Amino acid sequence: MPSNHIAVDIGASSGRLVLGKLEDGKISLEEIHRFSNGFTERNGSCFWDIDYLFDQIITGLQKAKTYGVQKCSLGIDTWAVDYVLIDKNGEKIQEVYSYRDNRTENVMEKVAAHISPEEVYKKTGIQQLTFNTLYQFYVHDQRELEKADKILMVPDYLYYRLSGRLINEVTNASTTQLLNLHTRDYDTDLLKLLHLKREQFAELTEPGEVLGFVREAIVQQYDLPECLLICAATHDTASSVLGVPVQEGRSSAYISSGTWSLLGVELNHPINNHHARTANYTNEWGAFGTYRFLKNVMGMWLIQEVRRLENDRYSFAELAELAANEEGFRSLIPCNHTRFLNPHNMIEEMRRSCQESGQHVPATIGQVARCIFDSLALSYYSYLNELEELTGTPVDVVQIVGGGSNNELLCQLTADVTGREVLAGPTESTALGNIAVQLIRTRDISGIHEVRKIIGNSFEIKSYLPREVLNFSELTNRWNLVSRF
Ligand code: LRH
Repeated sequence: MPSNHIAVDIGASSGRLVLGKLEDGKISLEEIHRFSNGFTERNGSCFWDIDYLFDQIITGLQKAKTYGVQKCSLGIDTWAVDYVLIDKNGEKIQEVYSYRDNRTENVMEKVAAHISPEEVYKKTGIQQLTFNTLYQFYVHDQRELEKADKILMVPDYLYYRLSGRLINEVTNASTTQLLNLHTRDYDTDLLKLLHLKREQFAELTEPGEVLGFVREAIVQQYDLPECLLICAATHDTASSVLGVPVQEGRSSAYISSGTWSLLGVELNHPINNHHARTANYTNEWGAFGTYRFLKNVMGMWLIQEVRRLENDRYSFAELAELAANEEGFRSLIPCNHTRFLNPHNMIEEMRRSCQESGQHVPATIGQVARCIFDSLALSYYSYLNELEELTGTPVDVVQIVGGGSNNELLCQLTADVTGREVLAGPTESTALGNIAVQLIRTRDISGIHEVRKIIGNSFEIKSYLPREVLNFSELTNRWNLVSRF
């Protein structure tokens, strides 16, 4: 079995190939290739460039060979909900839509006319997000859907291109909002509503399954290392949660902080009751029979957009520094409002929102950034309280993992506002979770608990303790008002 383990981890704004090794009871990581990602707008629609992503995987593997990797195992994870239709010859039928495309605006209401949200939640346990695959399918050109011999999620498709094997990996498949919690397969009624057939999907496949080697023709053509493909927890959030270190004896919640902030807990059973539905918490399927009971919070997308609008002239660290020098909690936005999902201009949208709610309108970039981080911290506060109520378990410590765990201002604000200790890191939780599954499959590691212990011992975790927030009750009252807008 190989001792080199490569994670292909592709998020909405960047992707990377990371080489992981387990030596002397510790995991080390080395980034071998990084590339940017993003959707582009064409004729009013938003698409990913999936061929570019495939090419980046090939480039990364070629680099791995120059690093001396002759043999490796490989796992792939990407963001969720988006899909690729392929025909009988395995050719993709259409460009891959981005979930931020506005074609699904107001579609939830249309679907609700056929099947109630209560019923869908009872079946799937998945939160209502406008961009769930269910809604994307509902508006997708019916002729194209009919032509699809197989419907693959983005990482399934990338595995297919490398190996020729057709799978629907479960952690990603659950975000379609089409999997039934009880039958643990695609839900017949929902498929019927969408005029889809079960055969158009592939076999549901669990993380850890060995998918075979990268095809010889590809290895030869591009001079790649010998790669054994292992099915990762292909939803990046599922991998990221696998990469959260164990907290023995403490009751913790995680925030996987990247383009989105995914705030929740890992459970062994779903919670799909009335309260969880009305609070819009989801039960995404995890690796090894777990569920991620969580909520999507708008996350770093807000600041990514600000940075883009400023032509990338500030780094994220500089934006955080500008924010840190501003007065706190001056202006707040209801960051989870759909108006911030893909506005024409994020900065203007934020300013409009502050104006509408009668607050100071952030003028400088520092004030805009500060407004984002303050609002995120306050939204974490209210969602953590909600999470405690829904699970009946108090949360003592908040573990922030992913790229956002580098943001010292946001970590400290989160500790201050939530009144809980924040443990930040590792930043590469997603690559680690991806590699964790490879280690469990190929090495002598018993399971998630052991691998999470190893992760905790391998990387520095930073602690932030809460400081007193002046006029806290006035602040939370203001937040409650703003978050109603
Ligand atoms: C984070 C993420 C999240 C999904 C969204 C589409 O990258 O996968 O878990 O809800 O993107």
